[in-house]
Amino acid sequence: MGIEQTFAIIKPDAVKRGHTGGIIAAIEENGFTIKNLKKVHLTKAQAEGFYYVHRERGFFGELTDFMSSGPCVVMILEKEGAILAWRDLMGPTNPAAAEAHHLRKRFGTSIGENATHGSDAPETAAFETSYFFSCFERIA
Ligand code: 3AN
Repeated sequence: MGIEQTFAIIKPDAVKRGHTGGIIAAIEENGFTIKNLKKVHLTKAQAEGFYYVHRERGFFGELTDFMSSGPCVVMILEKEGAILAWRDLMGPTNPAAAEAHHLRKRFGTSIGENATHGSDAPETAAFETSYFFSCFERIA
């Protein structure tokens, strides 16, 4: 597996609770290069567009309300096998099922407010990155 990029979010719960620095420190300690980063406050419609694959799920309204409830930090992370490596560092969707070193255990509080997001495949990483970053910002 070669050098790869993935897309990551520090979600509104973690930003609100002052965990941006702690999460960024963990990202760097685990060998990721932050290729780009910015703070954005999504509208409800923008959150719905980002999570459109989940539009039929029962939690879609709750998820998009939450993701538009405050600013979040969006990032492009680079590392060997970055997609899996970032999901391994986050841990499972539900913080209750995560282990002590997982970011979602350290910084998340519930299955909805789970502090971080990461793309689950190369195709979603490409879509999600381009949702927030232009081609110029992607090679910065
Ligand atoms: P992951 O982000 O771990 O890939 P997905 O893709 O199953 O998880 O779900 C997308 C997001 O939707 C999750 N990050 C989580 O915040 C939220 N979510 C998933 N299941 C629920 C649920 N039962 N109730 C509320 N939010 C949920």
